[in-house]
Amino acid sequence: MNKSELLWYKQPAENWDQALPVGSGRIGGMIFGRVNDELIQLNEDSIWSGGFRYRNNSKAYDNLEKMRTLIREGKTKEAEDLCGDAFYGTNENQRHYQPLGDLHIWQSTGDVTDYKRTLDLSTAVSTVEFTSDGVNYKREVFISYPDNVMAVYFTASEKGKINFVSVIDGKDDNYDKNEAYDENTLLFTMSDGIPYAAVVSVSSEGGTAKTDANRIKVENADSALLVLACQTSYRTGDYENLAKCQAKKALRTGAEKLKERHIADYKKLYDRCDFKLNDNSGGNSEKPTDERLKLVREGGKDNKLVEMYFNFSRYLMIAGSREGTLPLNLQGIWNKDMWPAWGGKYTININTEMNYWGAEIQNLPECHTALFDHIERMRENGRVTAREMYRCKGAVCHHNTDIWGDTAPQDKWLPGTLWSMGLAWLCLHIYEHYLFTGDKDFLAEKYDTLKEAAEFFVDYLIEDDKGRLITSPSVSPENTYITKDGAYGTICQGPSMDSQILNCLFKAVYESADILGIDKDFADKVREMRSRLPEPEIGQYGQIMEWAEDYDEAEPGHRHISQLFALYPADIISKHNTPVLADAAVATLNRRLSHGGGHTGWSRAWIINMWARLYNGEKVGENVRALLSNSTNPNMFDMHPPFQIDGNFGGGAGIAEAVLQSHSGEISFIPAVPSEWSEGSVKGIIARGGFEISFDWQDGKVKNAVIISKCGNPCTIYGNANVKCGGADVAVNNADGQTSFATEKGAAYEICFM
Ligand code: FUC
Repeated sequence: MNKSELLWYKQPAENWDQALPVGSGRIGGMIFGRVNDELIQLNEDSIWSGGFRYRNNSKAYDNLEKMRTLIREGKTKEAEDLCGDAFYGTNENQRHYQPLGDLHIWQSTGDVTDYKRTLDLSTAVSTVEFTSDGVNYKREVFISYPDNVMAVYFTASEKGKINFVSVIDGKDDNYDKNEAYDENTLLFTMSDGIPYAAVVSVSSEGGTAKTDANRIKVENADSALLVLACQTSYRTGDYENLAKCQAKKALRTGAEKLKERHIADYKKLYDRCDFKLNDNSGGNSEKPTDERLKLVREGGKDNKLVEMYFNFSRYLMIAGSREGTLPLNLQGIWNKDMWPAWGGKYTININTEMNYWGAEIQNLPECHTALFDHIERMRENGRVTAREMYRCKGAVCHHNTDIWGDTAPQDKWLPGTLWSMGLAWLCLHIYEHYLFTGDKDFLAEKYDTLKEAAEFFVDYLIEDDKGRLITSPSVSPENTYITKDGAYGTICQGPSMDSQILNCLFKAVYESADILGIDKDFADKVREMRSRLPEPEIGQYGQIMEWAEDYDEAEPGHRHISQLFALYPADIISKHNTPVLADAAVATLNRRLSHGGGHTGWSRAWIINMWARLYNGEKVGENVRALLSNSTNPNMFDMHPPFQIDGNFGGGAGIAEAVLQSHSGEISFIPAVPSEWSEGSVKGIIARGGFEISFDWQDGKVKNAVIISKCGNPCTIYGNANVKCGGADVAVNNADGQTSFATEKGAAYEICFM
């Protein structure tokens, strides 16, 4: 039994939080694993509630000066009243995500023994196995990116034993057509919202496999293959025909070939990276996944489950975000509700960004591209919002977006809605992708996108009474402050997170311009503006201040820890470069945590990353345990609650960050590994600068470290080390506790720490 790559259970899922996810980036399935009434709940990434809606509030600009004056004068109540009249979107909601429907399979068997269901993270195939009347039955389910279909493959240890009926059903009756299209194909369509067609086709070896009204019926088969294809009008007008062709082609390809191609495609990404920890579970890692989670909740140790969490985050990335798909929304692509929590949209004041925190370090940069494509969809809308609402150049988005890249304010909610930093934060992912991959063509292609995000703020920022450049109006997502007079407020000017995001955005723009040798005037402009942004400040509790004033927080244990954006994902605060601010970051985290912080899965995941950046391995261990104990469902999905996928990715990124860091110009090996991770190894983890790194460690000592230089950049590692390449010594510069050396593209360097 593979302890960290196989989710397995001795019983079918009783509810959705126990069902197992499969996906091709575009099509998603949740498998319940029931024997006689199997349910696979289905999604397609572009099935949303409708078309683009123009929602910009044209009154905003005329009220902008008034709003800014009210905020400056501390008239918070009046400022907040003005939001509703003049700044909120003209319709408060963007479009929301919806499910495709349910695939039911009624398989006939006698009484069942030896039941087991699994999800193999090393192959992305989920199985249900059981014995009945001496026959061993197996159902394998996978969703293939190369072949664009979900496949359910039925086999048995004896010939002629496979019998089942299958139908596809709309969630809440949500379909127009549900009928047999030909002798072995069902057609299921919907013309509301974003119109779509799903096609289910069947074939068998032995016996019969055919449609019967709106059902598929298989009798006395040796094996059977059910495939499902789905296309929507979001991608092509001819979606129905395309889905039919894809299903037919998949049937012709056959189950074995489909599976082989699926596994090869998946492994190409998954096998690049590997992570292992010592087994401290005392044998419990042999147990089913739900039992292991329960034991951890009861205080047990299980490093192999931590390993599984890391692997599961990579699995979900490959299953949920591929080249050409939409980016991962709040549920990834796994949602059962017509009205999912927060609309299953893209909340971009942390959640969507967190979904992609692990993509580069875990060696899955291709999966990140779905996000970059979406940023392009937001750009034109963002330009319109910048112009119509604020008379600013450039492009802007508030704290949410949807399938259409809608950039107007979402909700009518004071703590969240009027925050204009969403696109700016997303654009930092563009520069991070460059830093990890060194891909200058990509940077050149995306430079104008970065620039447009920055151009908005060239116009939007105002001077405070100290001459610093600040945002106004804004909020610190999604907290409320208490003024010295005891008044509660949300709307403010210059909250810390905004200045920190702009610090990174302006730097990304001028560094990109410098690297590409272009656009010097604009680069100089934002360089100068960056020097006038407020720096992080330390407040009355020794904490990093969340707002421009040292206000108390209405919720000191708030799930957002926005003022520590500077620590993670940014590197404005770091242990080595800004030790005083790093201490203030510790005070900030302790204050949040002592007031009940970390209560949502994603907040806990962020905290893991922050403790990792503070080099506190024991806190990393404690918070990884808390994530597994308090915020992980039996199927390993993160819960807010309810299920929200960001914590899975944030947690996976945090585990990586404990093992290797590469911000602030140096690579640190095992900077925040808890003592209980006493032995371990990683293979194929990525550092900024384009370095692919593998090593082992034991009791805090790094061994067998190899750095492959993918771009030929100079390399700086934290610690004193000797370096060899092809057996020969490499000239190094040991200074300030760091080791620096030149590298050649493609060469491998062995690192031996002194
Ligand atoms: C933000 C968070 C919530 C939730 C929502 C989707 O508003 O504050 O906790 O994650 O996004």
